[in-house]
Amino acid sequence: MQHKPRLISFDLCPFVQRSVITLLEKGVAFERIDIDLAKPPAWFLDISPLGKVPVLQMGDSVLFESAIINEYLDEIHPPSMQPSDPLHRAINRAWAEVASELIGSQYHLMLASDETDFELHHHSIVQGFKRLEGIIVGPFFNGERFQLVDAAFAPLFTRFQLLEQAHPLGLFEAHPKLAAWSAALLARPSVIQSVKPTFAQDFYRYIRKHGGGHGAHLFADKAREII
Ligand SMILES: N[C@@H](CCC(=O)N[C@@H](CS)C(=O)NCC(=O)O)C(=O)O
Repeated sequence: MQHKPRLISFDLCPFVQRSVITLLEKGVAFERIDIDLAKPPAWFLDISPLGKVPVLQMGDSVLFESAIINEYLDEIHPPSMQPSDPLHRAINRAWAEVASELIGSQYHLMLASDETDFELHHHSIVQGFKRLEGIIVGPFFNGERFQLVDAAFAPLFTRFQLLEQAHPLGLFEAHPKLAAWSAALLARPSVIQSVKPTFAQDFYRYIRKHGGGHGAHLFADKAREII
């Protein structure tokens, strides 16, 4: 008997969220196993070559790296969520890499130890947003259809929405196309359902616990008034 694929996850991980969005978009039934990344269980370290989530386990086969997991899911569950033209598809993949970089900058921004650190990461996010503003077709990255590249970026906006609520970052005012794209992604049922109902509280709590000072003060302390 074919078992449901198991997605090994950490509840706040943006890379896991990408794969959850894709599974939901494809209507694939799956089992989600959340692990504590601070104390990863031995069975996880045994199957995960990089020690990172997400990992998609299908019987004895193990797949890792969110972009690879998503492309595999896309291949076996048509219709495709990628452009049919190879160059366009490759460009989308390249932009999914930009999304990963931005997710990294966002992480460092929210946990920034001081103002200099904060400004550094804020600057790299603004640079990324400027470039994106010039290439988004709208309402989604490639136009009318929600595709894998949208799933790659959506977790960034789930988190920016919460960060902006706690402390305005001025990222969207100067980028109207990006703001509209973010709104379209955040309204997408798969994106809404890709995080737990307690995500906002859990996210702010994480910043409070792990923040290096400045980020924790800006986001988590102010968030106390919101949640
Ligand atoms: N490039 C990977 C990144 C995955 C990643 O960094 N996951 C983090 C959690 S959000 C992780 O597992 N970190 C554990 C570690 O680095 O030890 C992907 O796209 O799947």
